[in-house]
Amino acid sequence: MPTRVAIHSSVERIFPAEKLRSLLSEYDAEVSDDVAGFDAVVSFGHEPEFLEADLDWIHCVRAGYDEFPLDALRERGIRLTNSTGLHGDSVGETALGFMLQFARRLHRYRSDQADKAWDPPAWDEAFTLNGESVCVVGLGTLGLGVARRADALGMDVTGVRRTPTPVEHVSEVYTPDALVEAISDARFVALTVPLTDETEGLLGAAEFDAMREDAYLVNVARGGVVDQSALVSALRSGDIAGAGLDVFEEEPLPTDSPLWEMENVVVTPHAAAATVDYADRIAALVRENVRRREAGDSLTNLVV
Ligand code: NDP
Ligand code: 7N6
Repeated sequence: MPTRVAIHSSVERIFPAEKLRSLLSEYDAEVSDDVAGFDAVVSFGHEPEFLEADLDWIHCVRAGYDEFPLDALRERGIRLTNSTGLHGDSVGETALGFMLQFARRLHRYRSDQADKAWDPPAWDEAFTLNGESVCVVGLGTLGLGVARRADALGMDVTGVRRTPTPVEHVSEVYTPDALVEAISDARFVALTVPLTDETEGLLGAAEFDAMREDAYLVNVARGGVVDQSALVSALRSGDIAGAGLDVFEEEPLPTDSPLWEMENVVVTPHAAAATVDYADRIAALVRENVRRREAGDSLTNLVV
């Protein structure tokens, strides 16, 4: 039986639904928020009606699937696949972009430009990434994307993950119980873990206190991995030097958040993974899984 694929309009958060429809035209895929009568849906997030339809497969166009009700999906025999594997280059480059901005002070000059202000750095303000250190918390697709680039720029790269086996480009791999030890010597701490019960609030007051005062946080994972009010306090008190943030507890970041106005903070609108070929990469992943579904093989990127 051919697979009837619906494309939920929520994918418009990343790319035109019509673009994906035309890339999947060999399956007569349709853009439809009514998933009745379809076998599969490609979606940005979860919708309650997915649980009531006859779907046997949901493809999430994001790597993060923390909003999906995994137990309910399991109970109903609906498979969920995600899009991990696609974001190493895009998010890796964004994370290094944050780090380069802070080292070379580009964020400050861009702000000065709005006032036509010519304000060179203090003699001891700018530094190079070469010779500095980064601790990458989470060493999957995103983490490796960061680690590879940081290593190429001459940084000492350490990392954290639950599986304590060696990782290319990473000089030392710590387990989560040694998180404080792992982050305490690093000039940069980059968060690249999924949001789970274990990682919610992973960085809070105690961790910011343990970090160097000249350290920068880069969060390209999920806002909930950081205790955001503890972060604001740490930035205000000088417990850490600054932060590059792509993700927040609440998105869009509310206009009254103090993070918007901090000179040592760069805010990006959950855009670290944005890239012009996103829909093409999703289409390739969906195509591969349609092939597997029809062959009765197990799906790639299977979550449940
Ligand atoms: P992967 O599954 O490839 O990697 C996740 C990594 O985190 C693995 O190395 C895993 O290793 C590690 N990990 C899991 N739990 C813990 C823990 N408790 N402590 C330490 N390490 C842990 O995922 P991706 O790299 O593709 O994506 C990671 C997350 O980043 C996504 O879930 C999503 O939330 C976010 N993301 C954000 C994007 C953006 O636009 N800003 C884009 C893409 C992803 P181990 O199992 O050994 O612990
Ligand atoms: C889309 C970003 C993910 O989890 O948060 C990201 O993959 C989605 C540009």
